[in-house]
This record gives sequence, C-alpha cells and structure tokens, in this order.
Amino acid sequence: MRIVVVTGEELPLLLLDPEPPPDELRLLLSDTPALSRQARRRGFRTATGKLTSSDLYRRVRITPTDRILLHLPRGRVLARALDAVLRVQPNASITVLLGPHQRPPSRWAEQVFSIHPHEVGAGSLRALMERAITRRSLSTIRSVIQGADRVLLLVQDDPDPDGLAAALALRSLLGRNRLTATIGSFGEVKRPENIAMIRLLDIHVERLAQGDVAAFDRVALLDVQPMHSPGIPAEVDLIIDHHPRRPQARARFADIRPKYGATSTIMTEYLLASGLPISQRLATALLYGIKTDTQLLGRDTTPMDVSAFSTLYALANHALLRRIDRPQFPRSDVAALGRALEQAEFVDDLLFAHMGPLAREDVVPFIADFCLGLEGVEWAVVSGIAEGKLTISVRNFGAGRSAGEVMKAAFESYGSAGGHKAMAKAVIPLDRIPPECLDHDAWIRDRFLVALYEERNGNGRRR
Ligand SMILES: [Mn+2]
Repeated sequence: MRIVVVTGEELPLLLLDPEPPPDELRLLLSDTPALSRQARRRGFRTATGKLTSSDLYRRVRITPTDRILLHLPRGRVLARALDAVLRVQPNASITVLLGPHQRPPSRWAEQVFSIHPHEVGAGSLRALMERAITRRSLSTIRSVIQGADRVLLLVQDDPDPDGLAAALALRSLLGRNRLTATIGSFGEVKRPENIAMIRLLDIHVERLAQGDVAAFDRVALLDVQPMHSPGIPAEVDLIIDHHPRRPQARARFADIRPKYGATSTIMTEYLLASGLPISQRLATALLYGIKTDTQLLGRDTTPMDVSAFSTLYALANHALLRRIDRPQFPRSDVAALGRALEQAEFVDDLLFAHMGPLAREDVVPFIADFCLGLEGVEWAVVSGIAEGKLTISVRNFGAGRSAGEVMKAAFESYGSAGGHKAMAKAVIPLDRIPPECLDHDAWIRDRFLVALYEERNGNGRRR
C-alpha cells in the first residue's frame, strides 16, 4: 500500500508513525527541496513539482488504492491541488489535514475526509486516513440512492437490533426521514428485547407483503443479503452487511465485510467518516446492535468492533439501554404471572407452571425467565395457551442437560420443539395433543420429566 503525502510543511511527516508497517510505501510530493531531504531521512521516497498541476500526479501514477494526505494550509493552493488530483484520479482516496484556521474544502465535501491536527491522537493519523476510503464509498452510496422519492431499508424477517440500528444509521447518512426512507421487513419484531428497543427508540418497522417492494424507487439491504428469505429480491440497489458473501447477490453497490462482528460497526465507520453528528438515539441503537451481535464483544469481535463500541459508548443513553436489555414486565400480563406463581409445582429442582389461556404467547418466556430466579429452581418449565396453540418455554442455568435436546425428545412428535442449552421452546397446535390428555399441566410435566431423566440416564449421570 502506498501513502502519498502532498505538502510543503513538515507537520504531516511528524504526525505519521516513524516506523511504518513493512508493506507500506511512503511518497512525498513537495515543492520544497529541503523538506524532501528531511523526508528521505525518514524513509520516504520523494518527487518534486508544482502541487497544483495535474502533471505531477500523472507522473507518479495516482491509483484508487493510494492513501493520499494533503496538507496545504495556505491560500487557495488546497482547492487547486484537490482539483488537480481528482482530475487525474476521480476515485482517489483523499484525507485533508487542515491548517489552524483552514475550513474544510466545501466543493469536495463528499469525496474528501478533512481532519484538524488536534483530532490526531497518539500516532493515529494513519488510522484516520482509512476513513477517506469509507468517505469515498459513502459518496457512491449517496449517488446510488440519489433522486429516489421512496427508499426501502430492508432488514431480515425477524428484525434484530443490528439490522434496525444499521437502517437508522443509513437513513441518517442519506439525510432522509421515515417517509422517504422506510424501514421494512417481511416478518415482525418478535424478541421481547427487540420489541422494547423499537418502542423505547421509537423505530417504526413496516410489515411488508410479497410485491410491496415494487412501490419503492430504491431498495437497500441492511444486515442481510438477497435470497435470504423468499420476499427479498435477488437484485437490489445497495447491500451493507457482515454475513458471508452470497455469490448470487446482485447490487449496484455492495459493502460486505464478513470479518466484522456487526453491520452497526460498518455503519459507525460511515458516520464517523461523514462528519455528521451522531444523535444519542442513533448511538444507543448502534451500541445495542454491536453488543447483541458480538454477544457483549465476546464471540467474533474485531478491533473495529471494539473501536466503534467505545466511540458510541460515550454518546449513548445508558439508562435507556438498561431498560431495553431488561424489558419491564408488561402490566397487562401481571394476572398471568400471578396465575403462574399460584399454579407453580416443584419437583426437586424443577418448577412447572401452566397458565392456561393467555392474550399473547410472548409472555411465556418472560415468566420462565422470572421463575428461574426463585430459590432452588434449576429448571423452569412454563406454559400457556394462545391462538389455538400450546407454548412451552424452558430455562435452566446451562450447566446440566441441554434444554433444547430435552424439549425435542419430549415434544417434537407433536409440534415444533428445540432450542439451546439454557433456553428452549415448544409450540404445539391444540388439536395435536392426544384427546385423552385433557389436563395439559400433567401431560407437559410427565413428558418433560421422562425426557429429562432418560437424558440424564442416557448420559450415565443421574443425580
Ligand atoms: Mn448482524
């Protein structure tokens, strides 16, 4: 990789790390022979010429992968030099290090990333220069979307915090509102934490039906790629995602970075490169997106995720985040909770609670979570009936048998059943339950206990 520094001053030479990585080549373009000598002592190659003339840039063959740094604090030289560079290489990646009272060059605000010397922390000028690349991609994104009346910001079928935050960020980068850039999904927000997120951050997600996509002038996919589900078109205008690239995916512009832990990290980089302010609401959403996708900066985290996280951490509303993370128990479900506690039956370290008819099924996992907090309870098996289906939710502390395996063994032959080590779920249509089992409570308990003890025996670890 080549760093090209265009200047007549020594400041940029001093601010660049004195020991570049081995694959980094440095070139100084200057009109001052004394500065060239100084630069050569620091390991630079040098060329001299008129900095406002395209000839110089043509001579050193500027390419789109060069990282160019301009520091021309005097008079109109900066504007004329920018003009000369971009004439030779319109896709150049350019960072401008401003002088003390110099304004960012407004004519090239879209393509160029400007920084003040005081923003350069310890040895991070090189890191900041990478933002110029992001800036150039942002300019492409804006031109792809430009001229559209209505843009669809399409997220996955079960919208998660990373997708939703990425959509909010793109809307902000495009300077649009919820009418001109609509967040849409072919499914609905389901997890209680995600429902809390859209409610507390006032995010509107439009539920789409097949064919609705045609009503939009542009389609942008966030945190998802074409053909992920039947509704998502094979060809879109824009993709920004961190999942493995799908070779069939087609887009006018795609920024897919499978190494990243979250799409929210990519979006944070765009926001920082744009120079736009990041509102508290947006920072809170993005921080939560990174937090949930990387499982609290655990699994699959990169230094980029940590860096975005720490930037957002200072801007986010932490009181709100706590409320999203630990959603408040809905008042309308207090009666169901009371019923669960009244019905609770303890068998050793297991708790069974069947609540009978419920208004909504999503209260079931909530109450299972709650019951796991009761003294001596290692397993909570909570159930209820809604919309003609029996929903059973299981929680444990994750140390013993896998909740998912036990639930599969117990209920797979009646409906859908499965899950992870510490949480699992079964949903069974009422007409699939054997007619002689009128007492759902006993039916669930017996099947669960048989499956659990078979599992325990099968593994030779009866307690
Ligand atoms: Mn994601």
